[in-house]
Amino acid sequence: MLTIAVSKGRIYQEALPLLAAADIEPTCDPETSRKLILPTNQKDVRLLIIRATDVPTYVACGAADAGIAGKDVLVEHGAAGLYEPLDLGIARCRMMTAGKVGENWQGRRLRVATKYVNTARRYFATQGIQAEIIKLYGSMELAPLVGLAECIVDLVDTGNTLKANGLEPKDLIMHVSSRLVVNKAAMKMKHERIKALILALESAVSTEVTT
Ligand code: PRT
Ligand code: MG
Repeated sequence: MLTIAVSKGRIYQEALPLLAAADIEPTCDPETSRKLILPTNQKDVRLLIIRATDVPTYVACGAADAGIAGKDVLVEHGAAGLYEPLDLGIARCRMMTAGKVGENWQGRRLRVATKYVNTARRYFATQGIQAEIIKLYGSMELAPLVGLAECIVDLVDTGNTLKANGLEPKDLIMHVSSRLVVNKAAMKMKHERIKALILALESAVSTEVTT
């Protein structure tokens, strides 16, 4: 059995055509079914539907052999015990600092609200900026509006969410896309199966890029 962990929503939607190209097609839709384990057209392949931030945990401990996770989640988690053999090029965005439009926070002691506490702490340390990191679980955009923090660290795609809240992106922390991750023991034990999966996805990704 090959078990692949993936989150619902944008990553699942964008991963579907790549998985299909690798001849893996779920037999039901996670958006309408309540199933957390999705069977596929292949008897020996199943998908686990979990929270995006939980993918590295499932794969690192071997509860899933492989998974699809955003680089944001992998960097924040640390991703020990995982191989990251392939950039799938999907669910692209940027991790950025953001704050109120026109506000300049240089030279101030900075409060930063984010769900990416490890990544944010590391980033501000490398910038030599003293920052107090405040852990939030969502709706980061609210923090500067109500005086919880001057700065947020969040993902930006179109920038519309920031703009709708009177905020603007400031500095780029990293480019983000989703990656195939593989459990290190599974890579050895199920080498043929996983190697075939990597090659099939790799060829689907390069086709996607050129078409
Ligand atoms: O829902 P849950 O709490 O389980 O997790 P989640 O909300 O992180 O899951 P999901 O499915 O929304 O996102 C999963 C992954 O998608 C992330 O880990 C990223 O790798 C990737 N991704 C790509 C994004 C975005 N683009 C993105 N734009 N994840 C979130 N956003 C959000 C962003 O946080 C902000 O709220 O979209 C908003 C900004 O979008 P724009 O277009 O307004 O700039
Ligand atoms: Mg979400």
